[in-house]
Amino acid sequence: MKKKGLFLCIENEQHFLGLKMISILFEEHGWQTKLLGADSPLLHATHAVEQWKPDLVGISFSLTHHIEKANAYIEGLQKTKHQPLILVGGRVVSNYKFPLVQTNQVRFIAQLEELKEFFHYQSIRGIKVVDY
Ligand code: B12
Repeated sequence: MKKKGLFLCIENEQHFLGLKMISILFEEHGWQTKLLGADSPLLHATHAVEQWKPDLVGISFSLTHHIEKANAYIEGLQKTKHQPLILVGGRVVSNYKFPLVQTNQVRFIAQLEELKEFFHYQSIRGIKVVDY
């Protein structure tokens, strides 16, 4: 069965092109994807996680003043019963260092090279995407 990835931009975030590119990369690596798209409220995101049960949620944001909100998404998604791996990316993650906590369940992807590494690990370690 294909692994599932859910992709979204946080609320009030219209910078969507990078997220779309990333979701296509996942499809090219054999994943089933669902794109919630730009400006996705947290409640919508957590509901989609509980319903669709993705292995991974990809969050994107490009505006620096959305850092706090991104943190709230990470915390909210970590509290879902399903507990998917959370990948966080976008212009702010690529260009700045900032104090969000990376754990086994939460990874920040600043460069596409890191995503290649992720695909490599998950292909050799099978379905368990957490702990890559
Ligand atoms: C296109 C663009 C827009 C478009 C977005 C269209 C769309 N559908 O995406 C529109 C016109 C809507 C827009 C609006 C605004 N924008 Co604008 N926009 C840009 C611009 C020119 C390019 C962004 C882009 O698409 N880059 C290309 C993509 C491919 O790059 P990326 O998003 O970084 O994605 C890469 C990685 O980050 C990564 N990635 C992305 N997401 C994810 C997710 C995961 C899970 C992973 C693993 C990786 C990953 O993968 C991609 C490939 O490498 C940038 C300037 C710039 N040079 O970046 C400004 C920029 C981001 N915008 C900016 C601003 C200020 C705004 C507005 C506030 C302007 C205004 N006054 O209205 C609004 C805000 C709208 C909103 N609420 O979101 C500023 C932000 C400054 C800041 N301090 O944060 C920038 C930097 C311009 C500037 N220099 O001032 N914008």
